[in-house]
Amino acid sequence: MKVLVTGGAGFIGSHYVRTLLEGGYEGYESAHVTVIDKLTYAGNRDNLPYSHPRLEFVQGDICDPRLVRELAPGHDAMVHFAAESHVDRSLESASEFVRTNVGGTQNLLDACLSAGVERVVHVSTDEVYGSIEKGSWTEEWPLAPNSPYAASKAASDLIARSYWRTHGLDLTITRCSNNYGPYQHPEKLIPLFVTNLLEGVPLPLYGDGLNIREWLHVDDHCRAIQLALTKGRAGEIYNIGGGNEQTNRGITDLLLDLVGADSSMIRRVADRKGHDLRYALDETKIREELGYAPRVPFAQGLADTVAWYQDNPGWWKAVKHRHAGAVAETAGV
Ligand code: NAD
Ligand code: TDX
Repeated sequence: MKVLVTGGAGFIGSHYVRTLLEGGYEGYESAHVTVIDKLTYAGNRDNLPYSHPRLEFVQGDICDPRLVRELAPGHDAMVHFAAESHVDRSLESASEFVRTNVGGTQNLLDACLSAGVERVVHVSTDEVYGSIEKGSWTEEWPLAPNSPYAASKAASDLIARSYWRTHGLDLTITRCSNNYGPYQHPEKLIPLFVTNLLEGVPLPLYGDGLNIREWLHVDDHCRAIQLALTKGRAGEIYNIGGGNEQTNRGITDLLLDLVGADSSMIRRVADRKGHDLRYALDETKIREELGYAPRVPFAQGLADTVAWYQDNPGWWKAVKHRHAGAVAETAGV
């Protein structure tokens, strides 16, 4: 078994690769992994067990047709994580989001088709549905993405579906809620706030802080992706939810508590443009069809995540200060 993992040096992709190489997925204990990753500001070699004998790392762009056509043959499956993933950056400039998320996905799918890669999982997101005030989205819900990031993910999600429908590619799509856990880039809410607190820097809370997200531990997301890979039906979409709904203010209070700081660290800053109010997934389908259930209790997962950042300042200081994002700077961080 040989698996091509795109974006495997990022937050979620690297968790998937580390777990797979550690023998965490039944039946894949001896699988070989090829990671293709461009190592953008979000990708980090240190996220991977670089010299593992069953890992091959290729630094490259998923939009490069020649490279991916050379790489795809010989792989049994592809799990496609690579993307520009940060909403705020897509508000500053959308072109890289369209190039990588839409063009890169199409390029990879063409290569999989011509190489005869037998199984593909396309990792999408709950943000493709837009924003929902009450209730939760099933997989049949119409797509109404609001940010350029979400729109580019919706486009790639539909491109992926079209390769199943038109060409018969054996492909499954997953749409997950907000992830948290170790190795997440400190541009995202939880690692940004934890690392700011560890450095004594204020927390830029957007707007009234009442936007709601459903938080799922990265280990639960990756286990669900593996279930989709091994048991998911072709052409089907599976929501991956079952996390914990929290307002941003609620998350902030939990983090303040875990780090031993108080609310004087909060700075209310201008709201994100077009800020989605609430995301909520109905994950009945993946529970009933694939036997998925999240395992990491939120309070424990969050405490472990905070402890990981406390224990690994070398990792996040290098990432945060090397790539001090324009976004964080404009937010006054
Ligand atoms: P991330 O930004 O941490 O990692 C993305 C990785 O893709 C990086 O290693 C980066 O170098 C690589 N990459 C970017 N452009 C590339 C290109 N052109 N060619 C090759 N590699 C490229 O993102 P993440 O949070 O790990 O998200 C992974 C996937 O999961 C994305 O598709 C994202 O849309 C999806 N997702 C994320 C979340 C979340 O909460 N983080 C939730 C649901 C779905
Ligand atoms: O400084 C901040 N202050 C703040 O209040 C940041 C970075 C975020 N926020 C708010 C905005 C959101 O309501 O926190 C919430 C979470 O923000 P992000 O961590 O940027 O995540 P989100 O925009 O919800 O998108 C995430 O979940 C879905 C991932 O980044 C996406 O890749 C995934 O598809």
